[in-house]
Amino acid sequence: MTSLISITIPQELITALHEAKHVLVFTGAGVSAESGISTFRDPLTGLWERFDPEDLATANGFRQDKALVWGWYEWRRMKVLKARPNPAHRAIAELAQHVPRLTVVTQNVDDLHERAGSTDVLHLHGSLHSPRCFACARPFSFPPGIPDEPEGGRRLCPPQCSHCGGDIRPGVVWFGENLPEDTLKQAFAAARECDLLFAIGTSGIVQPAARIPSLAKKAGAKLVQVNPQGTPLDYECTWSLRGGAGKIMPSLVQMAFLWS
Ligand code: BV8
Ligand code: ZN
Repeated sequence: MTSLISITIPQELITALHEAKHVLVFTGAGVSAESGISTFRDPLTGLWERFDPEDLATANGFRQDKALVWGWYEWRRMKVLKARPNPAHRAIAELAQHVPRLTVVTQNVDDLHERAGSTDVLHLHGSLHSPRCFACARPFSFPPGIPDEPEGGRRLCPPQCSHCGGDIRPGVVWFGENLPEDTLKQAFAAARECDLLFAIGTSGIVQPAARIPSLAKKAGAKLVQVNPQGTPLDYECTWSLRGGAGKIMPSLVQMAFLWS
């Protein structure tokens, strides 16, 4: 039964949190929205306005116009470096102090969960902070500091690999690329073991990540969705909390653990 409710947190959810042995927090771009990081559903701006992220976030997109794609990722990396974790990231890190086991599985390529204090975060789609050579896959290290990207961005030629001269590419999983096998295995195992799964800020479209909530539900977990919009997950969730994660998650942790 799905009860669509406002920000008031149902007592049964508080009880489920108190009784949970293993909580899985599954996040998408929406958890970073209140840090000023645009989601994939937000329209692109500036130089990339007329592109669909799903075209830019591909190996072909990079082959066709590596400076356009590298410029987009450097602009996003700059935004992340300048951003700060928001109350949702901090509440998720705090939650880990109050339950026996908590696993964070994220689709995001930013490091805001880690900067808020979450540990052992499973990044299904890689990270903006781990570029590598497109030809020989050797890791590349960015020079220190924040790239100075003008608002709206610009084309930027990627650096070259010092080993083979190949182009450096972002350390993310592009559409049409496989997810890191071991990370995905760990995420699926956590989904099957958890007894309470939070799906926070995800439209639940991108596969195979989008399978995680239903895997958890099939294994008997209760699902909570936190999202200001409706998503296909509404029909699978035990509770669907309508609103921004930056407000809902701190309230939830306070009501469940800090006030009781
Ligand atoms: C794969 C890294 C096997 C890059 C990402 C045809 C050819 C090839 C593959 C496919 C194909 N058709 C389908 C596929 C599979 C494809 C796929 O799922 N496509 C979709 C579009 C249907 N998947 C893949 O390609 C995956 N690989 O399948 O490999 C294979 C191999 C070869 C050939 C075939 C198959 C790889 C998928 C990974 C792609 N990389 N990221 C980068 O970041 O640039 S995915 C990227 O998009 C993000 O990382 C993120 O995961 C995803 C967007 O999803 P969300 O996180 O949910 O974000 P979104 O913007 O959609 O939603 C935000 C939500 O937040 C909204 O609901 C909004 O309401 C909410 N929100 C907003 N504000 C708040 C909020 N919520 C709470 N609080 C707020 N304040
Ligand atoms: Zn190389």
